[in-house]
Amino acid sequence: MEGMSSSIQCVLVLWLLITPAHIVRLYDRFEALDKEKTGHLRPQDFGAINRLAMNPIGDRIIGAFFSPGQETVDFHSFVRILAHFRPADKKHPKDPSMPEPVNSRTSKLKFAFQLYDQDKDGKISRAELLQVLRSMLEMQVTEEQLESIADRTIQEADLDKDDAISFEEFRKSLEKVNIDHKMSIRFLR
Ligand SMILES: [Ca+2]
Ligand SMILES: [Ca+2]
Repeated sequence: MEGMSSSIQCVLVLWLLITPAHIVRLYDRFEALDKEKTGHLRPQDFGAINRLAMNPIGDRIIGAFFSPGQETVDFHSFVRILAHFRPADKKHPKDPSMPEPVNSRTSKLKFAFQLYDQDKDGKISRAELLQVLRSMLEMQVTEEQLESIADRTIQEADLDKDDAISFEEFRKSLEKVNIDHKMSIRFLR
């Protein structure tokens, strides 16, 4: 049934498709990007990666590497963010006493969620969804089409009818999507 594949799934898949290759590139290039050899990167250092600068949601991906109020990221934090993109470990079942690993399905979804939830209020509003859609689908669709995609996406995902998508609703609407496969990249090459 075609309706099962909701707009939010398409949106998520869209950015996942364009993201991992950029992330690998970043990993390879931390040192090269760190021109002044300070061990820290600033947002403008990321801008040196042309393809990331051209990525419609490049700014958001770059922003995800920086904690609020922080102007630089060191290698340790950089690698910790990248760890979201490692495949989940299927051989070792999860120990409930341990904190959620950063590459678990939930952590991956949270990472994706925060790229939408720019004001960090725990909800994706219609305006926030529209911003992402607009930057990703720019030129290809009209403003009316964008708005109708945003409305449909919210209608499909919004279970408590507050016109916004909470993390729980986001998670539910993506239940059938193989996030681990889509959001994982191999570091060993
Ligand atoms: Ca929000
Ligand atoms: Ca809701």
